[in-house]
Amino acid sequence: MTTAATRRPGPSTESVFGPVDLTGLDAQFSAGEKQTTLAVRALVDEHIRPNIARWYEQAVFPREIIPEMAKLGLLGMHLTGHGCPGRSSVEYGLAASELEAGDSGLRTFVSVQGSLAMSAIHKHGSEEQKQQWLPRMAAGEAIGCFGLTEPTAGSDPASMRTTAVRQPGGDWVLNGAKRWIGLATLADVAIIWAQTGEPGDARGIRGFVVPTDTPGFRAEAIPSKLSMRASVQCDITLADLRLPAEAILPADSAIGLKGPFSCLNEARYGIVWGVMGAARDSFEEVLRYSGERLQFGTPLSGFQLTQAKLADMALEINKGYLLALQIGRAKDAGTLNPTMISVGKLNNSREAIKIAREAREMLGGNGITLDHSPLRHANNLESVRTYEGTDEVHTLILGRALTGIGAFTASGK
Ligand code: TGC
Repeated sequence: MTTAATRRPGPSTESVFGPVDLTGLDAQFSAGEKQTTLAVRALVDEHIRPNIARWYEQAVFPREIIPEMAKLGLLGMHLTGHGCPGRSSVEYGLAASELEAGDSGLRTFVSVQGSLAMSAIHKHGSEEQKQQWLPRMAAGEAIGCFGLTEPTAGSDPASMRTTAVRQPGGDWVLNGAKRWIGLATLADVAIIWAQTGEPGDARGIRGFVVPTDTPGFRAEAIPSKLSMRASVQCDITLADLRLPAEAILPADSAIGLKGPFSCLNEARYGIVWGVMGAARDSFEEVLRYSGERLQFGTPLSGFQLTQAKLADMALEINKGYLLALQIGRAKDAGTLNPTMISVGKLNNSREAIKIAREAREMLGGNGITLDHSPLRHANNLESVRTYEGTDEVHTLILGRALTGIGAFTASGK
């Protein structure tokens, strides 16, 4: 058995990807991409790591971190124009990965703000809506949320019950409820998706830009979460909420469910990268621990069973990053399609949660406290593998791509 004295050093820990990099990941990225990664890592090291256990325990979203994120250009990072940073999709992915190495809840903030709320306005909004909201949102001066999911409509948003009814004179009146909406209690603006036609008519679904101080808007944080505790998820109620005609997202691209789905593509893309950060952090934590923890006079990392687990984790993390990179380069080249995003979201979320759970197990009893990150990551990843399309939804998207047959419903849609 190898002992501490005979242990061979692993690959250089000075690389961007650190000891897990068994496949030359570092060499796949430009100097600028690595610089972005290290800048976000420095933010995580300075502002998130020292505080995350407390925020998680006390269920606090640290609002004070928003200006720091804005300063680094993380809000609407891969959007261009109207004050947005205009960075590449790969850079955005690397940033998501670093943030989620800190905590999924903090990455989720950046994702809801940039990939969902800002991208809805950026993709589908009028010039006035863009000018009114995007510069302030990129600067962190205005917070956005994205209201699609409802108490009875999660995987099947076409069944939403929230309605928007056109009034004589052109105003819209919205009624309904949204659930699991990130940041709604903090938000200045909500993108609300509502049915303007007959119930179940997917093409009747439209998006509205709703200032949250509009009478009839109410948001309430969902209490007692065992996941994403350093983040806020909310119920929203809309009671006779009246909006002017120009509050609708006017672009043709926002007619029907493809409007919100095109934003979900952005958020799902960030998850492909983000979850690998949580997996990598879990791996690094347990690699360090198993090198220091002696049992039977030997570091845990000297046991074959431990090495097998570490090797399996490292394989999946390397494969996960390579998949994210393939998807990211395709996105930057304009060749990405939603099926590819489903491949990444399904695979990387599924592997990340396995890695975080395995890492917790390897930490033994010590792994159940907030002194170590893996169980916190695993609990967070319960949410991540559920939101933006569950494992089942993405499996069936791939099944449809492979067979040409939709199997989302018993009737074969
Ligand atoms: P179908 O109803 O037939 O299609 C409707 C229209 O949408 C188009 N489409 C897409 N467009 C762009 N990107 C995609 N990924 C798209 N997927 C579908 C489709 O072409 C069609 O267009 P058109 O022009 O014909 O009207 O839908 P489908 O059969 O394609 O999809 C079924 C299914 C189950 C895959 C879909 O409904 C689905 O993805 N469901 C999961 C929804 C989901 O992810 N919900 C969770 C959202 S997370 C959330 O709301 C919380 S926000 C996060 C936070 O606040 O923290």
